[in-house]
Amino acid sequence: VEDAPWWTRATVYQIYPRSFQDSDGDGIGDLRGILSRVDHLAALGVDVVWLSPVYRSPQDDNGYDISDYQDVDPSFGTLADLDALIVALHERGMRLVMDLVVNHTSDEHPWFVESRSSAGSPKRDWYWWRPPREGTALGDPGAEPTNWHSFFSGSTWEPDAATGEYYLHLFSRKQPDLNWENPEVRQAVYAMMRWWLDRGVDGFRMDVINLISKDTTLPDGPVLAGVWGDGSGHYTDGPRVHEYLQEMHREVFAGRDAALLTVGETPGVTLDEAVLYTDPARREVDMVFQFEHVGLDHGPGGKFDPRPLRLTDLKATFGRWQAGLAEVGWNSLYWDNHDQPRVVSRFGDDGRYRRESAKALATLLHLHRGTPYVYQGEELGMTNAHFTRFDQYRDIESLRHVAQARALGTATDEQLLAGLAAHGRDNARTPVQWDATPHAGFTTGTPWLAVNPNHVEVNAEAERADPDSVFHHHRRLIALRHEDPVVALGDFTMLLPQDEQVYAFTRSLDGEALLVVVNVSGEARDVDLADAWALDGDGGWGPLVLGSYPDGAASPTTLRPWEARVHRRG
Ligand code: ISL
Repeated sequence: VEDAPWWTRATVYQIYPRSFQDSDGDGIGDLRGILSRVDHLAALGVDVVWLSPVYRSPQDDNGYDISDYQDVDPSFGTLADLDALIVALHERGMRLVMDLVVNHTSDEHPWFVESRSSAGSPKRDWYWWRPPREGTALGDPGAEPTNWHSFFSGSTWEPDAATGEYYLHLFSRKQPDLNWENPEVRQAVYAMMRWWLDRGVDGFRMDVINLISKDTTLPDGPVLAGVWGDGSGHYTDGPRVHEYLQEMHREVFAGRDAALLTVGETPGVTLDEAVLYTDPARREVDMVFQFEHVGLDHGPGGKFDPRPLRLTDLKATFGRWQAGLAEVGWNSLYWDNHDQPRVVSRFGDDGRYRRESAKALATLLHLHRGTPYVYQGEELGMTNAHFTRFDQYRDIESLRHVAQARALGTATDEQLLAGLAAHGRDNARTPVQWDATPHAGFTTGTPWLAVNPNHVEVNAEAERADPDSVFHHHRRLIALRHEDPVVALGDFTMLLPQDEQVYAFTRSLDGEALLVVVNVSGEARDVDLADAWALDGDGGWGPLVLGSYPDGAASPTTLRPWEARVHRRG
């Protein structure tokens, strides 16, 4: 237990700087705004802050398109502001993890500007340049080197008239993919990472890090609806990705890894691959973000084709990941981030039982084995945006999806609006609701994305004042992980896997055990755990460690709507 890494007891808080706190009235959050709110983070008790990109960027994808890795974008502040934030967090015992976006740069990064300047440029090979398919001319339909569909709609290939070739971009055309096959690229990235660690940051969240190694023969993928194909099989967990991560570890982290945190964002990762990425003996990353549980409510048409979650599917997924990383490797645990809808709207009830369901879902997540991540506003029970018009959206993925669907006639406007309202990324990007004043205390100017009108009720000021709030429940969950080794390290056993309403499991370590029972519904329920967990003398499940209702466990084995409880074996 003593040997376990510090991050087994830690909780990470994600800041999406654009939407966290504005300090200068331009309607865009910034570093000085974050500085003014560090005491909120300290009060919550989180151990680590993961800061989404603040680097210099044309903001085509809100900073995930970087034109200078070693400077701060003026809209967010200065390097001096970032230094001050590092100090402020460290003073309060928190660490700062930066976002590392190195699958691609901005097309305005000097590396790409040079690469595109001529076919003979010394940096030509730093990106993926390919001629049109044989027998076609640049820009012809079907001339793209592969049929791959971009994450942000359309082709992954952009024609460049000046040099007569295409470049690869898995995301937007302003996010050209770096060619990791080239050792100069890798060394440039490692040097930049060392520069940040020397500056005092405590690790990296690595954007789409399992997409950096492509099949260099660039085969077509199976055809999707329409003209494009799914190329993911040729760039997800690609042939050299583990070699690259091990090299990165040697070049960047070796000798300083104990104090740091590394987490790979790995869309489409399989459990077998996750074991390889996170096996400490392999020295790649500490943990990865897997995506299975956030795909369970995607229909056959993808993320903008929503369908309801089945609780048994969620249990099957989490149960498999808990078991699969029990002996080797480590899970990260998350509901929300800047790409996902708000969990209380998605899997909870953001109306009548907003508070109860937010607490229930938080309890469910935080009591699993792994490192929990809280996304800004999740600790306040913030909800989806509930936008009803296209002109309210700003997210490039959403806007390009709409444009493509309209061009191809694959969805009605009504279907599109429903898809965006369910799964659009702007749901999680509305400004953090600090108080009940007109722009929720986020800005004195005009917010870049509309503030949710429910900020008059749902806001940090109200949450902090109320001991029964979603905020204080998160605070207790975070503290419990600090204090109780069973939460951090205990074995996980799923109970009632076939139950569509109740999510229950045990955690056990060295003869100690916790029972977690969560009613994932708005109807009361008796729960019979038969021989899985013996009843105590009062017919209950033992002493209550943490409950989501203010009066504790009102009835021994009946859960009220969205009630969550953690009991200790008596
Ligand atoms: O939200 C998604 C699209 O449906 C995800 O697939 C997302 O694009 C994927 O998880 C990668 O996300 C990361 O890289 C993107 C950036 O837009 C996201 O914000 C980032 O989290 C490109 O850098």
